[in-house]
Formats: sequence, structure tokens, C-alpha cells
Amino acid sequence: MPRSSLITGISGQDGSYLTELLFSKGYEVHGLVQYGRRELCDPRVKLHYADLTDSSALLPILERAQPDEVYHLGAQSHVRLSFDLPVHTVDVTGLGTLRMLEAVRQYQRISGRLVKFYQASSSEMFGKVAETPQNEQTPFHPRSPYACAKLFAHWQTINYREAYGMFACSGILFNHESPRRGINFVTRKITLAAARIKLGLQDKLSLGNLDAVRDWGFAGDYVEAMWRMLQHDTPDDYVVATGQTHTVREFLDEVFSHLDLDWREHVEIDPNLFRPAEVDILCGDASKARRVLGWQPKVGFQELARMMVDADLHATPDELSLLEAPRVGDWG
Ligand code: F7E
Repeated sequence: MPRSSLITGISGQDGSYLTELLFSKGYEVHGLVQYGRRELCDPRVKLHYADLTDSSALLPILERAQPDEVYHLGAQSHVRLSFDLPVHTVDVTGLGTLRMLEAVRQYQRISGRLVKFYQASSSEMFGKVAETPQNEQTPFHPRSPYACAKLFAHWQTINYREAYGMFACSGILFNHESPRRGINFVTRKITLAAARIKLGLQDKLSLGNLDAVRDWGFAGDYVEAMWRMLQHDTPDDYVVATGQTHTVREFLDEVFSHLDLDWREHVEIDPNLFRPAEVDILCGDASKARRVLGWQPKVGFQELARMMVDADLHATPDELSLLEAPRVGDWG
């Protein structure tokens, strides 16, 4: 019998890479998907419609999927947007995790099966950082409704492990990107705009804080760490990061120079794209994941930036016009 897995947030960037990884390892893959998002999923996935704000749907889905492993990736994951939708973000990202944990606990009790649970925790929980680099012992100081919601979910995961003995792990993932990244996150916003500028489809690109420092890795590498956490003998929490940092400005340099363009001729600073509270720097120390799980990132910063902009440059005209330039008032 193949092992069964259930992924929430399966239509997102990480869900798509994790789906490929699990199929390559022979798993049956079930996905929890919101109405209207099914087109974004691999056709081999067994889909279950649900919303993380509605707990009534979750236990029946677990009973149908009978998963050995649950990867809980579903969230309202945009930090800037969370300032405009704080209650919704806490409902989906924070309470949504609690609903999922409780459903898994109930399912284990009813079925007598062991279910391993992965929680997508975030480096945003470190926020106004107490030390650099950040590791599993670094104190948290969240700086957005999103980060507060993720911290709630993180502690709930730990509490379900300690209180009920659940095999529950949190991966504290630093920023991870790819050609499949949503177009309102800064890396993809930049690579898509650069490609469109190169092709004469766009001239200007509005951005916010170019001084923000991030530890950017490749999403394809990071889903491998998620899987390894659930294969280990004991459940635990791990930082997943490259340990290398760059500013948004450096990402612009890398992408635009690759296309023989000068970003200074195209980028406009829009004060609306700054956040009410910013996370200035994130830099992860993933030595525990390396030591215990044997995990390490394969794709570096330059390769990542080029992979993303090359993919956007070679997208079909249809894809490029669908991915239109952000409009005035967009929060991305
Ligand atoms: O912003 C700055 C912005 O939206 C990165 C999510 O996956 O990673 C992600 O959160 C930086 C910030 O990602 C624009 O102020 C400048 O400092 O790409 P981002 P994020 O907020 O770091 C963590 C780990 C998660 O968990 C989240 O779910 O770039 N920035 N100008 C901009 N950011 C955006 N989006 N758009 C701009 O125009």
C-alpha cells in the first residue's frame, strides 16, 4: 500500500513542489483546496474542497484521505496584506492551524492510526530580531498580524506535541522563492516586471523598502526539508534557511543586470508599499537541520534569481498577459 499524504495549501508554490516530491517517492497525494483553485493543482492529486475557516469539513476529509502524513501549508501568507485583513489572517493562518491540529487529534483517536503533522512556521516570527543569525532558540518578536498568527500556530503545534504526544513538527522556513512564487511577493514581482520591461510590455515598477535584508532560498529545496522532518524518529522544530543574506536592491541588481537593464531607469518608490512595521533583516542558521536531518540547500542566490527571471522571460505571451502588471492600489 502506498503511503498517503494530505497537503493543505496545495495550490500554492510550496504545495506544488511538495506534490512533485511526494509523487516521486510513491505517495498517494490528497489536497485540501479552496473552491476556484483546483486548476492550479497537479491532475493526479485527489482533491477535497474545504476552507480552513470551516472546521466541519476537516475531520471527514481526514477520514476519506486516511493520511500517514499531513503537511499543513495553507495560510493567508502575505505579510503586507495581513495589515489590511488582520482578523481574516488570524482566522485562516492562526485558528486554521488549530482547527487542523484538533481534526488530526480526533482522527487519530477514532481510527487508531498514527498521523505525522508538519506545520509551516515562518521566519517572520523572529520579526524585530533579538540576534543574528536566528536559530531555534532565538526569542520571537512578531511584527505583523501574519507573524502573530504564525506564532500562535507554532505554539499550538508544540502544545499538541507535548500535551497529546502527537508527532508534530514545525519548519521555521525563511523566505523561499521560485518561478511559481505568487506575483505579489517581492522577488517574483521583480522578475516578472524585468521580463515584461525587456519585452516592451511595461516600463515602470513600483516598490517599497529596497533596504530590507532577506535570506532567500529555493522552494524546491525547502520542501525536501519538510519531508525529512516527518521521516525522523522524533518530532522537533527546525530552522530552514541558506544563511546568506541580500537586500531587495541586490536582488534588483542581479535580475536587471542579467537582462542588460538598469533598474534605476524603471523603479519608482511607492510609500504605500512600505509596511506599518517592517522586518529589517532575517538570516537563518540551519545547522540543526543540516546536522540532524542531513538537509542543505542546493540552489544559491544568483542561480535562484536567474532561474526566476529566465522563466518569466520565456513564458508564453498568453501567460505574460494573464500575469499583468500590478495596478494602482495593489498591496503587493
Ligand atoms: O517581502 C520588501 C518588503 O512580500 C520581502 C512570505 O512568504 O516570507 C515572505 O514574507 C521584503 C519585505 O516577503 C516590495 O517590505 C519592498 O521587507 O516578498 P515579501 P516577506 O514579507 O518577507 C516569509 C518567510 C513568510 O512567511 C511570508 O509568508 O521586500 N518589499 N518592496 C516589498 N515586498 C513586496 N511584497 N512588494 C513590494 O513592492
